[in-house]
Amino acid sequence: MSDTQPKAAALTITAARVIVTCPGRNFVTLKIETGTGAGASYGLGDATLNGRELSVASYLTDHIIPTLIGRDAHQIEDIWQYLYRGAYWRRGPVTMTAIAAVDMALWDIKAKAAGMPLYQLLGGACRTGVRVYGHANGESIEETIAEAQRYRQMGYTAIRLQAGVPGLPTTYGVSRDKMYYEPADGALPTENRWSTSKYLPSVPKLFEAARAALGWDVDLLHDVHHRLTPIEAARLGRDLEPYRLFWLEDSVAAENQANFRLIRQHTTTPLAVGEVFNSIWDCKDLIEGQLIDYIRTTVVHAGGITHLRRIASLADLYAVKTGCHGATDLSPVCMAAALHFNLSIPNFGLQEYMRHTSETDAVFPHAYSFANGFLHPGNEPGLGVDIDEPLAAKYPYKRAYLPVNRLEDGSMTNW
Ligand code: EZ4
Ligand code: CO
Repeated sequence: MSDTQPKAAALTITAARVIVTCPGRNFVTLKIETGTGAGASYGLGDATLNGRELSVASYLTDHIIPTLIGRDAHQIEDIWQYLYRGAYWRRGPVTMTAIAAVDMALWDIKAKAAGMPLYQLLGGACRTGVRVYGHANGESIEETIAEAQRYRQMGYTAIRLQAGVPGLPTTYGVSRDKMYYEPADGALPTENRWSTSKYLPSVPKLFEAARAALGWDVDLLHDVHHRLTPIEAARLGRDLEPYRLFWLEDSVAAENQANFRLIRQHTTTPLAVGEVFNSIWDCKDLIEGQLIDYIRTTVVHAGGITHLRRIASLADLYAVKTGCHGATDLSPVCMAAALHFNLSIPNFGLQEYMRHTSETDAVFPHAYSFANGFLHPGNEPGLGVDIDEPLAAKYPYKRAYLPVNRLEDGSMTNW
């Protein structure tokens, strides 16, 4: 840049710190401060990685924050590249969650400086609201359907169904707390049991009963949570075709993206994957090969808004839509960021929405709201989420792990 060009006013980063709080579950939040006196501002970023919270807190505090002080908060892309390329060690959930937190906070700051809700800066709203799906679950098919009916009454037009598997004491997605499913349940990992042969026949029965009870004017989804082999997933997809699922999620683990080629060859059930992905490289082959229909990468675990926009743009070329992860372990800061992002991109698909507890909502006052099956981020400048720090301080960190999973013969398998 030549010296003769006028320089835009910088927003100098003066401080940054990590806030860890446990209002029912652990959340890690990055707060970045800019300017001084009357010109002071701040932004928030979610840095929560379920069961590994303190690793991200350390990555931020010990390695990232010292490099941020004095930088211009307006230079979001340059800071992203600095943290990604500059670290030499790239990718991975801890790194990418930390980068995401910085990125979210910087977008929050920029949008506050512009006096606009973030979606305006991202190009403006492409739709009137963000359609979401809720989670209906129960020990039995009947209980799950009764829950789904409750979600219908609340206005949801898309519902994920998870039911207990006969012969297994517990399974993923089924909980006592109906509105806030929380899988991180122990100070040491709980050991669960898994049997694919017990699970596989139970799912088509659930969806057959659900269609009979709920009709066809509602979108239904199911999460396999990485538990099948490709050929088992192919068979499940085929068995579910009569019930027209909106998507079948994480039917196999996807370190090997080619797994999905086999599933795709056998079924027209739409496929979703990606909540554990942390970069565009994890989904490049899936997208370019048109092996999936929905990409579930989300703001907090995939490098922030800056990186998620890149993933969504690639996906759009191949008619793949977004379906951002939105479980309770993603804080209201991430939920807000996802809503601004969802509102602004052309290829939005559907947003997961597990509600937070009232304790969490009180720690993170927010402008987003739910009505008639849709969320809207609201029109506050920035992300529209704050953190009540004195209240957050009343909930100290509590170690909590996600469960692990074993087959009935004791072998470790995917949870
Ligand atoms: O297991 O967020 O679709 N939602 C999910 C979640 C994940 C948790 C892991 O932290 O799969 O329930
Ligand atoms: Co999932």
